[in-house]
Amino acid sequence: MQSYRMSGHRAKARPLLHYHQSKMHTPQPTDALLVIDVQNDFCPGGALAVTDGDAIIPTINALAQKFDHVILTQDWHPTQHISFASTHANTKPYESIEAPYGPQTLWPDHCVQHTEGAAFHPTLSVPHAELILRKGFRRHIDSYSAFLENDHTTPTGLAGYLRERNLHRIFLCGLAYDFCVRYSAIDGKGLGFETIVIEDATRPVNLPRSIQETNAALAKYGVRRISSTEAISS
Ligand code: VGL
Ligand code: ZN
Repeated sequence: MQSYRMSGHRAKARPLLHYHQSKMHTPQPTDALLVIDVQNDFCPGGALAVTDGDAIIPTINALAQKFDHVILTQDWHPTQHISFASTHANTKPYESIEAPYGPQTLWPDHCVQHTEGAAFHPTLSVPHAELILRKGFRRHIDSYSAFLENDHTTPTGLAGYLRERNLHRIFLCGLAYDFCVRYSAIDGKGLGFETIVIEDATRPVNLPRSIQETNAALAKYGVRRISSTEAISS
């Protein structure tokens, strides 16, 4: 920890509380930024468009510049994936089915492997991203979380990757706040990583109650929510 005396000139320039808050979140060499699913299908014009999904991309690009380590995730489904309403008889998108591993929300076909919809949004610019982690590639299990598939058991390998790289703290941004960001954050925290969501660098799908449930779940599991200015101002 830097001593207060050493940094006195900065402490004078800003309110004390703000100074300490910003310092606390300043990216460290053992931090990673996880950029969740910034793909065409989750942006306006896409198959599962999130309102203003593309509006967070300039913020994410700027945030990424502050992190030594950035990981991108990519929702990456085969055709006839279990999460597609079109795979099942008599179902519509946003309904829920009972999968062998529990309830599964159904979606429009989206992020089909190697389609334009599954590609990263063209304005996402993170040239130094170290890993692109694909998830949801098994036909019979969905994966909202970047850590564990929706059976809450099958690992994606990300926890092992982070541990082996000595990355202890993760900051999350991307799409969507109430699904893939939510479950990635809670699993990351449960697997022992200090976990922080950069809220203004996310956008929600916004199904009934999904935002309130996400806020409550993040609070319950001890995942902090901060703003991008808190993450990079220092
Ligand atoms: C997502 C629904 C289905 C997400 C992925 O990235 O939040 N949501 N697949
Ligand atoms: Zn998906």
